[in-house]
Amino acid sequence: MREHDEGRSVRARGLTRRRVLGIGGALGLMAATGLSTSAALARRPSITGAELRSAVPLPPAFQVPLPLPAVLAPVSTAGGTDRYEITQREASAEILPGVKTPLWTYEGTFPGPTIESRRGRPITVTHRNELPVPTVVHLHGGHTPAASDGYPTDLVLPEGWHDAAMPTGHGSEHGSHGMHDPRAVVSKLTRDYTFPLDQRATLLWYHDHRMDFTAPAIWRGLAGLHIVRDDAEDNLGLPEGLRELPLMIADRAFAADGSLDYPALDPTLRERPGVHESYLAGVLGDVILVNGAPWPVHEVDTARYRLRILNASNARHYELEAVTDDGRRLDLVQIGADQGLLATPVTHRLLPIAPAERYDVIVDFSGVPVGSRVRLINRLGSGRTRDVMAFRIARHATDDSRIPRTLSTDLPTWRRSDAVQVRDFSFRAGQMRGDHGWLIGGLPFDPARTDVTARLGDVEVWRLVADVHHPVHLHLVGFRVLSRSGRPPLPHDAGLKDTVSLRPGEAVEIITRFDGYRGRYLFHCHNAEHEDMAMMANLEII
Ligand SMILES: [Cu+2]
Repeated sequence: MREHDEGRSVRARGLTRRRVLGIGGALGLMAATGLSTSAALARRPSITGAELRSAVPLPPAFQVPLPLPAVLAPVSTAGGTDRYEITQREASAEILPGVKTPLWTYEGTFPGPTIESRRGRPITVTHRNELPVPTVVHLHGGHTPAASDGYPTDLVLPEGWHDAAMPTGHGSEHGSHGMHDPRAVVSKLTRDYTFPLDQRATLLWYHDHRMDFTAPAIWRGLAGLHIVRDDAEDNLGLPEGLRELPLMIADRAFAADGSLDYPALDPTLRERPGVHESYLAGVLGDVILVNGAPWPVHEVDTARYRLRILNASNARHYELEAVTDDGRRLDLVQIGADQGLLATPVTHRLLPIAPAERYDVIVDFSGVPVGSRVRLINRLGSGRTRDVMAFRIARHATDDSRIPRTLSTDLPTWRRSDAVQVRDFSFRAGQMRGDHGWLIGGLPFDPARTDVTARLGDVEVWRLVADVHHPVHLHLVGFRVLSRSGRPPLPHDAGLKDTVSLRPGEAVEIITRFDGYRGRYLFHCHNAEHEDMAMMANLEII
């Protein structure tokens, strides 16, 4: 709330967009003057990134119905494994009414089709790349063997992609990490990804994770949901069926020709990675999409609904609240985090959500008059980006759902004294061979360098320190938040996480156990632009 108040006061003083969104400018300032990050960022702005302005007329809010992504049918369920096929291809969709937008998609839609799985039942997804560039699929939050985890250099090459056309990273000319990776496993046209899904029931998402080009690929549409369910959760009596809504929130901007605008240095996304300088801190759009629709509206009963919220934005943070027409705030009763159910519900009025985080919340519309609306608002937005979506209370209905006081009893209870290692990592702006970059521990990402070697089964405490906002994501494992700048975790840090939002200047301690699989994994910032500008590191489980 403190940050929000600061953001509002800055806007109230009528400063320019560049100052309000300051960090892109701050980076330039740092480069020009040698100012330290902390000095340049002393104002702690609540937004990380710069906003693109759409060049087409935007529709009024709360007119377009909320789409629900189709659930993908398996091509086979034989032998105890569900098999799926997904073709990655170009498609076009009418996201804004009357405007055709070319997209890169999974199966022709944005979001891609939702996969629904049962805990412990393995699946194989055969991805076929018919896009003009290499791709990589990562199941975010998946407890996945390294070979299927979508390491950024494990490319799936499209037809006719020759080695000579292979991207060389930022290369010597633009200075950085490069692509040379002797361990990369490159496949042609298709690749089978196997997910054991031996993990807690939760909402995961799959998205592109190609080296240097993750941010623009997700922006163009390469993202979809994956829900893991289990019997224990099914038996809780939570709202279900039509009263369980997955909500993938993502901001975008539209160019005059209807395409998605993105400030890529190389709009073909073939060779030169990176974005224009003003967007180094992150790319924000001026249109808020939920499940691919702009500021949609959804008709609901006077009943409890389970909202499974994912922030799939590249860089935009949200602070969500649900507000009735007469200005009343509804409780957002959190029942789950990134990695599944909490032990017990946590009630919020405001819910901050950073890129890649998921929150599972119950909203009760039973006290809201039929015919009125509840708006989901982003307190960190301004103007049009303050609205997210709306619920129109359409009809009276009975409701036999409930929110049990005990949601789960299987959360890990790692203690500090269990840790065999305590490690420190800084997440900061810096130079990578003469160019702007985002660094972990002072280093730009290098696939050929092992940054952390952890032993399978070990418990470790990691201390993560940030300059600006960095949502930090660990592959393979969930973790718990131990502290924020020496103080107890925040209410929304409850449960098992796989992405934690480091706020400007903050030090966050997390604890985890590296279990399941050996091999090469990653941890990185999930501000997708930071990720593409080298804010990743290797995690080798031995
Ligand atoms: Cu970051």
